[in-house]
Amino acid sequence: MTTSTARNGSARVSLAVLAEIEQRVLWLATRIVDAANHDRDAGDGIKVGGHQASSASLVSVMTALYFAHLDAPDKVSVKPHASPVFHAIQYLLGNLDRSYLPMLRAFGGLQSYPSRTKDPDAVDFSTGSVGLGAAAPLFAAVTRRYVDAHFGARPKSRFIALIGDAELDEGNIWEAIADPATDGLGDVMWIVDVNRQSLDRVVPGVRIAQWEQQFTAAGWHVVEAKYGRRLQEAFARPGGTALRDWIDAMPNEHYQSLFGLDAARMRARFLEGAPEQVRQFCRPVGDADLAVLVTDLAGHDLGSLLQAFGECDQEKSRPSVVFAYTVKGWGLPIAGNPRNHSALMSSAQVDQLREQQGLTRETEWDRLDPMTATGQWVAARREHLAGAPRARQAAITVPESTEMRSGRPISTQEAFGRILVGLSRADGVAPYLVTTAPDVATSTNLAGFINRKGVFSPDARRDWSEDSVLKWAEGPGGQHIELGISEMNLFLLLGQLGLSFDLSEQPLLPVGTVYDPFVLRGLDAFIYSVYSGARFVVAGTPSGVSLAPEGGAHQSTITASVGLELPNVTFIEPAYAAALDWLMCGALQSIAAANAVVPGASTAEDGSYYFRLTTRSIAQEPFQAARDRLGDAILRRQVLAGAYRLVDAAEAAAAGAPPVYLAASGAVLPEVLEAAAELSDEGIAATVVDVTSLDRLYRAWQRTLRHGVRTATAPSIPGALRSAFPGRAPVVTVHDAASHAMSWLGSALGVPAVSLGVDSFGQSGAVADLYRAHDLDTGSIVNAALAALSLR
Ligand SMILES: Cc1ncc(C[n+]2csc(CCOP(=O)(O)OP(=O)(O)O)c2C)c(N)n1
Ligand SMILES: [Mg+2]
Repeated sequence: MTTSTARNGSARVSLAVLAEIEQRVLWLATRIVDAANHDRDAGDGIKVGGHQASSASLVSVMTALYFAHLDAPDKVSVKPHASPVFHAIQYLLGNLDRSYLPMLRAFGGLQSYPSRTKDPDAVDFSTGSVGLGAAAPLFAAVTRRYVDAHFGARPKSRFIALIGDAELDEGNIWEAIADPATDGLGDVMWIVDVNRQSLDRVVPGVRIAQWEQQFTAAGWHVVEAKYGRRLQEAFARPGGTALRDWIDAMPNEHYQSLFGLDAARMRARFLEGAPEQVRQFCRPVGDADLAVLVTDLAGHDLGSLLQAFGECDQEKSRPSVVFAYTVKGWGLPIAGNPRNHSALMSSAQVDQLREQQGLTRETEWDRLDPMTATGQWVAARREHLAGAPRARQAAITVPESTEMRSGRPISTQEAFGRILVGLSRADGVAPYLVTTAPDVATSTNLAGFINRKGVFSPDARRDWSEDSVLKWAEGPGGQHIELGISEMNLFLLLGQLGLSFDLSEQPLLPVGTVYDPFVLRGLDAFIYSVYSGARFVVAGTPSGVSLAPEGGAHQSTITASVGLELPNVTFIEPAYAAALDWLMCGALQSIAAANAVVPGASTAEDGSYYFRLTTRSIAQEPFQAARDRLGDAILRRQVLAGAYRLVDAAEAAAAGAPPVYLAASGAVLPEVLEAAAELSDEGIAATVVDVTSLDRLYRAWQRTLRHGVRTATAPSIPGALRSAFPGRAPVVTVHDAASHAMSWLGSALGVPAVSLGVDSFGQSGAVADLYRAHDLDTGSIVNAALAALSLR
């Protein structure tokens, strides 16, 4: 049963008022896309585009949400192609300046898809890569549950996702709902825009029943908003059940083909193959009425929608999904056309719509008249949805290091685990740390942290294991969130933990681990999260062919390039434990500083951190020697800047030995040091540069280059490069990763360069076998140095 009114707190409004708002939202969303394509001329011949049909599909759902359902703390993810609807609503609510309306897809204007970081109005979740924005609110709710358990309850938010039906084809959706970490979240509601169309086609058959079962099996509460008021009434009449059965069983292709037909042809098409009972039922209904009746879907019935949302609110202990049946292009002449995904209405059609709305060219962008009941309702909603001022957040204090020392050879992965344990003892930082991993926590050395801090679970659980080495104590105080094997979920969760300072008003320091090759499995979610402005630490470990016996399927090669090239991510690959300690603490300090300020403000290095680590233990004495030589203050500064001289052959060079630089990152340093010693025996001055962050070096180089380009001045070599490579000498780069990642160093220094790295898939073997196979062994490095010298 639907009602004729809706509420705003204690106030009520008639559905007629909402329907008036709905029409204005439809108009503005349509015209925003039209203006982008017809009112501007960028002069480059590139089609601007936009999605009027996809937008129209969600106009009713979003009107119901924003003008009668949402409260200020609620967070909403809007499907990518409905961004015009979102901005139209923000404009009507007074949260977006009118000057932006003709600026969809313009530089500095409204983004084609909702963007947290680039749009002028407040977007809760970026969307664009289908499936990811859909799942993000679920992980935001996981984060909120964690925050409430650790820091006290926040004002209650509902986490809502508006999802295209074809988005359900994306596997990450099903990975997200299947993970036990997302169980039981009663404040989550997904609304699927069931317009039965994707980009290319009508979605084949009837998929909904299968999807509903999949949600039910995952413990979700499923609601259908399928039939509008007219159809519901028809079903209740004698013979109505047959009509219902007929429509329910009709494949999408058949149903969709009704749209765009005139009323008489629509009747004939609707009744094609129909049983006698249905024909009988329809006989007394005129063509025009039948056309309205059979396309009367609940996704455009405001009362039915509000009722469905209300049902979801009643469900406190599991997430809800509403299947809202809609029409792609609702209210527009392109409604239901299978080719309407990117179709643009003609100017004549837009003129006609404007007239239908009672608007003129002068009034077309106006807000609703504040003197009318409708305008007053909008004003009341604006007030209702305005957020309370943010509470000030406690400052997190991260030390410069955990003083981690190791007298014996140690790997960066093991050191990483010990540094986290060290941080878990530091009061200023420990409460904010939260770790997560997709079923690789123990094999990536998180066990020490987990033993100290426990595993998060909303309720205390009995521990059935008597393992004294790994305690797996689960309860609401736990600070590790364990995930099943889904790297997509890992990066989605890291992203939402990293946005907790904004969406849950509590800064956190999220640290995730993943086997380095599988960073690529989660890459789109990684990109999604950092594009959204999230800040977190991820350790890809173990990496490279140094993971020798594991073979080609587990050896990462291109991940260093990915880390180097991803915007908003600083890629770090240290070789020594003490350097990692400084770098980890530095990364967490910068995340804490950035998240403590008002969203939008940025610090010098704003973003996430990707540490590429290894299980190969290496002797720490060479680093200690550099420490003794340079002192902690200078060495730390250089390590953080991206490179330092591990072995300095300046004296030999001054004495006349031909100089060469051996630049390397990570696990290969022992071979590089040996090669330097051999070269020295041959009378060559080999300086070893440990590149701790290829990314920071590259950025420093690019900064000076770009400055030169923009100001038409000669660029200089940046300080970070100059202090590590003070003289001019050929360079050999050595990296357990694709050789390309470091090969730019020669250009940056203006010297001949030979780059050694892994440019084919690896295989099982011992480290020595693999290094030999990929020319990373000592002999090859020596030969590469001689080759580089010959290129002078
Ligand atoms: C990961 C990804 N793959 C492909 C696309 C291109 N694309 C954009 S919309 C779309 C179809 C979406 O259909 P649906 O979700 O049903 O949206 P609607 O019908 O509401 O437009 C596709 C394939 C994309 N944006 N992201
Ligand atoms: Mg669709």
